[in-house]
Amino acid sequence: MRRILVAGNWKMNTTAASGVELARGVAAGAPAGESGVDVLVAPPFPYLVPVKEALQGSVVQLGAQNAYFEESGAFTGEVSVDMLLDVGCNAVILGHSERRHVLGETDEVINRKVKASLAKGLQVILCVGELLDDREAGRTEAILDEQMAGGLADVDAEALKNVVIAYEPVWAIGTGKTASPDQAESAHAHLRKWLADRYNAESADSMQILYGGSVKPANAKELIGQDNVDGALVGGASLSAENFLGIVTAAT
Ligand code: G2H
Repeated sequence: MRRILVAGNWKMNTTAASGVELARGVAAGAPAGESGVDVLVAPPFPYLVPVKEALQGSVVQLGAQNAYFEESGAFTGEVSVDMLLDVGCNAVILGHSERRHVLGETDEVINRKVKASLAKGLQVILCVGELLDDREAGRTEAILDEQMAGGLADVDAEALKNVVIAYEPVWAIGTGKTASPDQAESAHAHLRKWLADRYNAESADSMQILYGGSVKPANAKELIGQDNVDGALVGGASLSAENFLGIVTAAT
């Protein structure tokens, strides 16, 4: 049985004070580990430390929204994997569509970040997903294959154990348009098959594949109830403890 993960991607939102308050709210309502549901929040870099403090004593894990592949040095504005581990991060979100399409990250750059994170033992939440044009042109699966192959190049089955995949159709992100449970299930089943072909059945079976894109309390149960959907990567709705915990409850 795969565990469920509900991860909140706060993106470039909150202040130090509101982030701490949000983290406290999430920590207070998160279920115990035996529930089979893990909970993670990924605040902006400057708030990782106060949010970590606010999560002290709770089961809620801390994630970052990005990492750089070099260890240290003259890389103005970048944050290394060691720095994230140093402040208590358990995971990092890589390859998010906003990094791909707004910041211009390529599969090659994402892959270097994936490898640098895995080499240090930081769990990777690798995001993949197609644009609306791709879907309408029938290219969804080809795009997913390309992003999986690119992002996971040179990642072996052992290292893959520390990877979670997030399927986020770009047309459903922050738009209020959610993929239907069938659309999500079909993409997730395809991703699992890709993993079985590229790795092996065990890697495919044990992989957690999250759905992301306008997940809210009202649609979470049906989405996460799909056979191949193992949780959610939540943006907008993770900015309210009530909504985020509503999704966690729906997943439990
Ligand atoms: C997709 C998701 C979180 P939202 O980006 O990664 O955001 O839930 O706002 O669509």
